[in-house]
This record gives sequence, C-alpha cells and structure tokens, in this order.
Amino acid sequence: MNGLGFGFRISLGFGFIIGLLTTQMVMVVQLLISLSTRYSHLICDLSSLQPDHFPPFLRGVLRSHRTMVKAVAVLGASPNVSGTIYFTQEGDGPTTVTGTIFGLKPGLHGFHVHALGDTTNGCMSTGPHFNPVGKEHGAPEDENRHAGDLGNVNVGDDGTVNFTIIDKQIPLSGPNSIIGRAVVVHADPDDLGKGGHELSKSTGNAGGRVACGIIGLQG
Ligand SMILES: [Cu+2]
Ligand SMILES: [Zn+2]
Repeated sequence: MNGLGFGFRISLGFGFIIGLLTTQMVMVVQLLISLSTRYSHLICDLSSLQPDHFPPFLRGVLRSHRTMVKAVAVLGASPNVSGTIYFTQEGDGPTTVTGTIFGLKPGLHGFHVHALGDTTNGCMSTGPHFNPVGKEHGAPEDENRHAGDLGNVNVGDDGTVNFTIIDKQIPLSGPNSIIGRAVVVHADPDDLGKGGHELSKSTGNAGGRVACGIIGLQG
C-alpha cells in the first residue's frame, strides 16, 4: 500500500468518525432540549439558549426548539381612531411590533406600552408607562427609559400609519412580560424626555390618550 492511499484511508476514517460524532451530538442536544422543555420546573429550559453561541451544526436544532410567542392589541376606546398592533417574540430575542393605525391627525404621535390592561375608564385607566425597573421617560434607544417607551409613530397625510418597531425591553413572557398590559397612542408627539417640559421625564408630554388596546396572547 502506498503512502497516499494510506493517508486517504486515514482521512476517510477521520471524516467518518467526525460525521458520526456530529450526528450523535445533534441527537443528544435534541434529547436534552425535549427533556428540559418537559421538565423546565426541574432544570433550565434549553429552548431559551442563544443558537448563535453554539457551533453551526447545532444552531439549526436549537432554533427549531425556540418558542415563538404572538400577541395582539385591537385599538379601541376612541370613536375615530382604529387599528391593530401585532407582537411577536422568538425565544428570548427582541420583540417585533407591527401595526396599522387609522384616523389620526398627520405627524408624530407618542406610542407606549402602559402598565395596566384596564380600560374600564377608557385609556385613562391603563396607568403610567410600563416601568418595571424604575427609570425615567426617554427615547427607545436611551439607556434611561421606561420599558414601555416606544417613541413616536409618524402618521401620513391620509391619517394612516404602518410601522414596525423592534425592541428588547418588551418581552412577551417572563417577569417583565407586556401581556395583559396596554398600548396607548397619544394626541401629540412624545418629546422623548428632552423637551424641558415638567412632564418630559414622565410622559414625554405626549398629550391626551387618543386610542389604546389591551395586549393579549394570540395563537
Ligand atoms: Cu403613553
Ligand atoms: Zn415613558
């Protein structure tokens, strides 16, 4: 047997063993994930792991086990304004908010998650901005902001706005979940805490609450 043929056999053998090990590892990870999901009260839920932190051949199996949570808020409590806001979150990733709102005056309107899903007194009973860690009002990109501070939506001349917001502080599960709270659209622009008004650091001086909806789970 010449050296080349021997080397070829060796590399073929290594390739076979590595392939086998990779398959075994994927199977073991699959088993661990299904066990951890079923017994998440005993061990941490592996489906919340970040796939990007693992080797490429394990990412697919980790992604396929991440849970997708969906929620929706139908805007009400205002006769002229209507709209629907959708929320999705995959695993513990950021939440994507997509919405369409009709019947607003053109320009910027403050848009927030408020603490309570209570509309017994219209939008007034939805409480203050959702603020689980006791910060000041700010812009979505600020470090010092309420979790519920989603900034402004920019309404066109036809009174309609379509928007997408991606945000890391409004999860759909866990202790700071926004499920059961409310989204509120305001009459005026949110000054993002920088307007120098006495209300800037609490509400962004965004004016009245023109529409709101309770954030509920969606199948
Ligand atoms: Cu608000
Ligand atoms: Zn705020």
